[in-house]
Amino acid sequence: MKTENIIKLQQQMNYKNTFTVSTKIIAILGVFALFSCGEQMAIKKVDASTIKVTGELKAELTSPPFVPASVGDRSAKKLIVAMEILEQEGEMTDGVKYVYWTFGGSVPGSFIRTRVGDEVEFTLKNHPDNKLPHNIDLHAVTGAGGGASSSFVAPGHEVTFSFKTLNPGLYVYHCATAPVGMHIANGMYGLILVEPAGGLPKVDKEYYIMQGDFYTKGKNGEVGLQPFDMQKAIDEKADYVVFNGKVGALTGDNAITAKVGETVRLYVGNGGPNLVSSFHVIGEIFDRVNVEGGSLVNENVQTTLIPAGGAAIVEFKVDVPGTFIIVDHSIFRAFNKGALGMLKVEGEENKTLYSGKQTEGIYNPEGATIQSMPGKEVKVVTATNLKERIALGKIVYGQTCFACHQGEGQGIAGAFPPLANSDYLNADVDRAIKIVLEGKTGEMTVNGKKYNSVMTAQTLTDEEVANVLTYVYSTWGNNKTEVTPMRVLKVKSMH
Ligand code: HEC
Ligand SMILES: [Cu+2]
Repeated sequence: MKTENIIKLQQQMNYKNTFTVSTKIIAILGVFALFSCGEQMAIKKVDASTIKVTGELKAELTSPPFVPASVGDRSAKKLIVAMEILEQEGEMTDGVKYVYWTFGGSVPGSFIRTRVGDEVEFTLKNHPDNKLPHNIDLHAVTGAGGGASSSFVAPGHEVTFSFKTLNPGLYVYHCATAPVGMHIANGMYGLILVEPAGGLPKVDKEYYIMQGDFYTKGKNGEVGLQPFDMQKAIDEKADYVVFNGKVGALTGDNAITAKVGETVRLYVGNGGPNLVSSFHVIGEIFDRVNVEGGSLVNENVQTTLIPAGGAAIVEFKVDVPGTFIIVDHSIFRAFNKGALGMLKVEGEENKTLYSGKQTEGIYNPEGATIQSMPGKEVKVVTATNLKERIALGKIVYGQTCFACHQGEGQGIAGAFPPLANSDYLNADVDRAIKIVLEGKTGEMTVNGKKYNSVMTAQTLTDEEVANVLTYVYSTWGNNKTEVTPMRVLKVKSMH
């Protein structure tokens, strides 16, 4: 925990000590509050609605994962937003095509950034090549339908309506044309931020992430152009659950980035149409969360719930380097349906905050303490011949690789490539060594099937790397290469 947070926590605890005294005062005040509460809520809105606008501004719109510049201390203005609806084919994952319906050409749609009191003049254009009418319901709008009834627009037409932003917060917008579920399921959602006067506090990095669930005729991974499946959508049986419209939108080269010491703010939304997101960043703790995108701030949060049609603002400081995996912690969605992104953090390690693996031994409850080797008599880790190397490698395999590549090296379709009979493995020994040493992300083709996932670096000694690869090469129809610790060392020294 960061020192600021510890101080905050202490302040909260002091606050609790004085709580009993102040409860009495609150109780007395409460009686008055009861009478004036409704009025106060009304006053708050009246306040925002009386904010005068000065001048006009064309809104900057951005595609995910980027957001427009902060409003800073600008005054409330007439803000001109022009958004174009495009129905266009895109790629859900390798070889899987999908026709997305989009606000501004991306899923989620363009990010809109406003401040309280702005008068937004919104023009919605439906491209002439589109096939369907659409509209927009912005949750930031106070008014019937959130703008939907005023914005219904046929292909080749445009409509304009305006609204004043009364409540600060992060809001979802979406198409609300019947069948509403289908328009949302095809990608018609995005976020609009209403900043308070003076803007949100400055941070170093800001990103835009939105989850959505998709329903295709073919099951997950089935190639070709996949039409929307209404029945699966009704049954809430998603084939894909993804961030930013497709599998891998935030992984590998598309990962979001930060440097050690920077503060990161994520504007996270959930378009649904059906599923609720348990938003989590593996290896990070959210210092602050604007719960549900509103004014309530929670601190020190591990996982925040983002309802369908809802949002949250999460903030944290990155203290250590590494690749932080962003997931919906309904975890099969992350590893099997696509809800997985990456935040890559560069900078100096801090071994006090996180040591990395310090020691590893064999845990033997029968024996006295941690030993250096399994079995009874064996004391030395070093293999003296091929047979020993294979035997030792098998143990390493059962401890680490097996969890992902499976017991017989068969892998899991779409997630973990096979090591059994792997053309990729057999083609290049040094490359395989490098993968085990450093991990691997990005696209690869193994036995004609594409994979684009994450293998984390394995913390193994050179000897263990040599042994486990020798074991893998010697089994399941592979080419029987013996990998020596010398060779591992050579690969290591090549960078
Ligand atoms: C946490 C899951 C995980 C673990 C544990 C893991 N791998 Fe992997 N491995 C992967 C993934 C995922 C890929 C594909 C990475 C990509 O798509 O870029 C991969 C790719 C590979 C490849 C290249 C592709 C192929 O199929 O030939 C080799 C070789 C490999 N792993 C070996 C190992 C060995 C040996 C171990 C144990 C020391 C191991 N892996 C542990 C997930 C894992
Ligand atoms: Cu629509």
